[in-house]
Amino acid sequence: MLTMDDVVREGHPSLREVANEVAIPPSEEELTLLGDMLKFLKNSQDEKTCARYNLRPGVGIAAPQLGINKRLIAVHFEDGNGKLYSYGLINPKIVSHSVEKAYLAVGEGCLSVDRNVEGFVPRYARITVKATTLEGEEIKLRLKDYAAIVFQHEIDHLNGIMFYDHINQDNPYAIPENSKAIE
Ligand code: LHY
Ligand code: NI
Repeated sequence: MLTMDDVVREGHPSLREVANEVAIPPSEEELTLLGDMLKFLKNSQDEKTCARYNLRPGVGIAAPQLGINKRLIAVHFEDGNGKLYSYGLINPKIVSHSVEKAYLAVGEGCLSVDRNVEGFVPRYARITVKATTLEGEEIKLRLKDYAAIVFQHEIDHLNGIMFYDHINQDNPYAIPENSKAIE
């Protein structure tokens, strides 16, 4: 199983590279990795497993965070309405987005960043994502608010972008233009 020992941290070059597209159909090895990434998130949210293996609870993870330069992400979380988003995704792509932005009122963190970084991270409030699922289906997801933010954080990792790249340098708590706060 994957643990925090497998997660690379700031300074590792794979966090700053543009990851490669995965050929469809993916290999068995790629599918196993993606399944393991989803399992890692579930384990990290399970109180006992989390404590036993010293995991940091996470809602999303991208392959470059494991030092693997492939366009694979996993997400596992519920939105504010209790709707579950649990996916292993291959080659996820934002095909459209709102003009309106959104930011988490508490800011963002990252499994690859072992420090608190203060400030608001402007994201699109709504996005549409196309991807191939772990089950081999092509899907189109319409996401908003918290769900949209998590997906953007993970897809950024596929492009070598860290959450703090988006924070206003002069005033980290400047309210992004045309944005709403997500509590
Ligand atoms: N995981 C973060 C996590 O805590 C993702 C995240 C997304 C945090 C949005 C906060 C806001 O699960 C990762 O860093 N994955 O890349
Ligand atoms: Ni991250």
